Amino acid sequence: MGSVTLRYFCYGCIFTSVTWSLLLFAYLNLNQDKYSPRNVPIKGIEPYKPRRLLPRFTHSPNLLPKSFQKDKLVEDLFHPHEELPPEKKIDMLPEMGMIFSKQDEEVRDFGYRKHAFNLLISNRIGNHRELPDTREPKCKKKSYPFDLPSASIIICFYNEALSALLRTVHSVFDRTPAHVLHEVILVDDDSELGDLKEDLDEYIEGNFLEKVKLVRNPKREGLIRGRMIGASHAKGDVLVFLDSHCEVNEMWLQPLLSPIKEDRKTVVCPVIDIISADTLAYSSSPIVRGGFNWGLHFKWDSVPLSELSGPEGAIAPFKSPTMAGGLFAMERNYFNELGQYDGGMDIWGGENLEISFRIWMCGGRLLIIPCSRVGHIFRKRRPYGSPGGQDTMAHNSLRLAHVWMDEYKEQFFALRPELRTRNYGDITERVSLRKQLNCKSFKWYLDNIYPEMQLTGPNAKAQQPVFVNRGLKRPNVLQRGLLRHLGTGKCLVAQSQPSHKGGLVVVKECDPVSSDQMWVYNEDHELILANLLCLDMPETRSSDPPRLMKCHGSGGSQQWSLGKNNRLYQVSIGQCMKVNNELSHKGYVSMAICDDSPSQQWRLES
Ligand code: UD2
Ligand code: MN
Repeated sequence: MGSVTLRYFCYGCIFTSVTWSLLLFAYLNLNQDKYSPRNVPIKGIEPYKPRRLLPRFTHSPNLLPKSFQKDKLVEDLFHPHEELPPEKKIDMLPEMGMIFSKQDEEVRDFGYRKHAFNLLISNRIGNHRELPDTREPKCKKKSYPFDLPSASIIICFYNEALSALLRTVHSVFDRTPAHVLHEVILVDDDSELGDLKEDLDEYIEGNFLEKVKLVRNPKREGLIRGRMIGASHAKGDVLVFLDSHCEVNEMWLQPLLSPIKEDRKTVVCPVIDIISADTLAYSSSPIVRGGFNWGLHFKWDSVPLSELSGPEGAIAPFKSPTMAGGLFAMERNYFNELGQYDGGMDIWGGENLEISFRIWMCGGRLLIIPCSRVGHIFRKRRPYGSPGGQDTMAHNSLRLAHVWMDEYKEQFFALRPELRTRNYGDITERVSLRKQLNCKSFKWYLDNIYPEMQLTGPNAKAQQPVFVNRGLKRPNVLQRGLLRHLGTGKCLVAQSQPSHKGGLVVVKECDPVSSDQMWVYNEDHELILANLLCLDMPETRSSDPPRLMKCHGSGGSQQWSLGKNNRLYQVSIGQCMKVNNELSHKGYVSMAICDDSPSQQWRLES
């Protein structure tokens, strides 16, 4: 009897001590955040307080199955690349978007929703990659002084994909000589995504030591005040601003620092190369300069030949009336003297024109440096809103029009009459800054810096360099013919008219003499029906079927791979087209994980 009591007593002891240990462990864990060194406040910025976070997709370069390289599916998918220029070959990344599992699909869909680019590919690329050197060959022969001012790189982010952010930072470390890189300052604009918190802290601590500083805004400020906060922490001679989804290219920084060393009032921009939002392929941008229209939208213009006629020709820095906004370098003290940014501007938009006008009108100059190349993911839409759904572009444009544009603000109001009476806050400080800096008139700016503006009508369209690309050259046709589905023997055609934009495609009886069934497959991997419309995948919704849309010439949703193995692979969603078995009598097609089944077999029959 006694031994039984003793046994129960012992069980009781063990139970109590285990319970207490667990409670103590939980308590310590709960408090860990409070004591963690990463939560020591940075210069007046409140420490980050954990709160409910959105689902996290931890950045994992290993997401790609180990067998990927050898995967038969992948090997067979692609057309031989022999006909493609070498620069494009480096960029053949589309196979990296292939969906292997439900989880891949989730990452892809979450990515398009939250970031408006292909997160699956971004995660799979990881922190480092080779880029095509897009500089003019002559740039490679240029040399720059060793003794250059040091740079503080400032990267502001809001809900950025961790893999894209880390690749931005790593590209800087991979391609910048240490002696000119003073520091990288990351400004978290109160992001909500889980992996931008502890995971990022840990990554920085473990990988970058003190060269990377992370500042957390306790509330969302927007990119304009965000950059000002970043700048206030900087110690380097020159501030270099980058978006949080960039990759800097070979020798990008020296050509930017060198003109600033010569003249501290010179502000410089690299050429912004294009990283595709669908495939993350890196490609060269044409040499263009910044302009704007009377709606106060930024646009790209061709460079007047007079700018390129010096002894250095196409590689010489040239003047630009405006900057795109995200990527530029400016001496730190000059940035402060010139009034930083307008702190009354919110979230996004307009600050790029404001700082451009201010630079030119107040005694500085703005150059684009063709030998400096930085890639940027251009997306088709902005994936985030502003608090309260405010149109911050309109608010910010109003402020800049009232401060800088004199009588020319009427041109803006002629296009946006509803904004005439809209409140734009207090601008007295900015107006007195303009006086104090003794800035010239907007008329002077137009006459001397952007005379072309007088000639362009009010309707000049805003655009991104992406769209400047096409039109230079039509892509070569690789193949032409009927697109036969091998499982059913039927052909892919328009459900209604091949000219119907947004119309679906189905399989029907083949008719070799009908031009309505004739597909062209070209070197840009577009599939064009009846010489009219392109086979297109609606963005983000893989559950929607493919349809016919106007060809846009920028790959992604209209980029298909017709492989040796007869699969029809859609690059932006990473899946293959099949005929729906259940509904095969109706001829419907849909997208599915690529496999070897006959329902996914197609052949373009010349
Ligand atoms: C372009 C510029 C961008 C900015 C904008 C006009 C380029 C390549 N990009 O738009 O830098 O000048 O025009 O305002 O020239 N962000 C925040 N907080 C916010 C919103 C955005 O930190 O509330 C960050 C964002 O994560 C990104 C950067 O600001 O790193 C620029 O935003 P974007 O990429 O959405 O702007 P983009 O490239 O469409
Ligand atoms: Mn951007």
